[in-house]
Amino acid sequence: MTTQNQIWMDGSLVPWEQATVHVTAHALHYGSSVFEGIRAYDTPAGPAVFCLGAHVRRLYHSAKVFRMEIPYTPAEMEQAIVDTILANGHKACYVRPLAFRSAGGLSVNPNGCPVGVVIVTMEWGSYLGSEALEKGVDVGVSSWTRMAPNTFPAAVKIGGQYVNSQLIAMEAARHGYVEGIALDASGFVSEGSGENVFVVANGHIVTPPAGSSILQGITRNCVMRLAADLGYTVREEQVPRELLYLADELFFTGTAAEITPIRSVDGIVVGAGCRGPVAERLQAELLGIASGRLPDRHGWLTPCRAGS
Ligand code: PPE
Repeated sequence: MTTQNQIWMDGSLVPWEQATVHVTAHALHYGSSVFEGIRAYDTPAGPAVFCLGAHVRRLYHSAKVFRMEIPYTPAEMEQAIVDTILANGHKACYVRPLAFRSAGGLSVNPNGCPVGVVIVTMEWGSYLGSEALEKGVDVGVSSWTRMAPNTFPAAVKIGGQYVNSQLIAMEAARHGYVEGIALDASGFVSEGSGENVFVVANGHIVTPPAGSSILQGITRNCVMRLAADLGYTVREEQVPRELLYLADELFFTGTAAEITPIRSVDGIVVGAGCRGPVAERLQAELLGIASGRLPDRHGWLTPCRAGS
């Protein structure tokens, strides 16, 4: 991370080192925050944000479930994100908007704590390693289960929920895997620590449903749309663990991970052990649209420069 960037904090851009919080900030103690991860891509018309509206909508959905009032409108947040990208002169970047309960007393109930809002931008290449998109990654099924539906609202992006993701990610790294896949409380496949999962078997594409404690991934939605465009049927249904081993293809989707093929699970080779044709076609579509090489037929890009 470069410390040269400016950070949008509570309504204005401040130098990196001034964007600090007090040690009694509620979020630091209890994970009381909501956040997003967004990418802006380098296009011929300058930097363009991918699915900006959908990400900002999900930020407000997270806040709604968490009963947190964000003191800006969604339109103001969208503008602030674009302003921050331009102020930092990025061609392409990852954007992290975060709304959090700041200092206001230490007790579990956050209601007395004011809500702070920041937008951090940074250059961020391939999430799961430089060769991941082409060659695929080796993963393992986690011994940590994704949260049961009546414990945490998995569909939205609340800071504290990422303790579960951290446990999954740390365990995977300790076992020499690039990432872990967690099962849901019923034992069906849920998702990675920071990605949704797709399975290709017998020419069909399957992905775990909302009831499997998944984040409602925006890349997941885009991939389902693109797959339908390409003539594949996509089913949202419970995925038994053994399907991970028996699939023709497996891949992760996420803003950071984009579409990352999975070449082995628990040491068992998936399909041909390399990126499969479905993942390759979907990557070409998604990254083609994001980078402006293909027409933006679904209206997913927001150019940052006026008139672009
Ligand atoms: N599941 C989880 C748990 C998750 O965190 C992400 C995003 C996804 C699925 C994919 O969602 P979407 O980005 O809307 O397609 N994970 C973020 C990375 C987390 C991190 O900070 O590292 C991301 O991709 O931005």
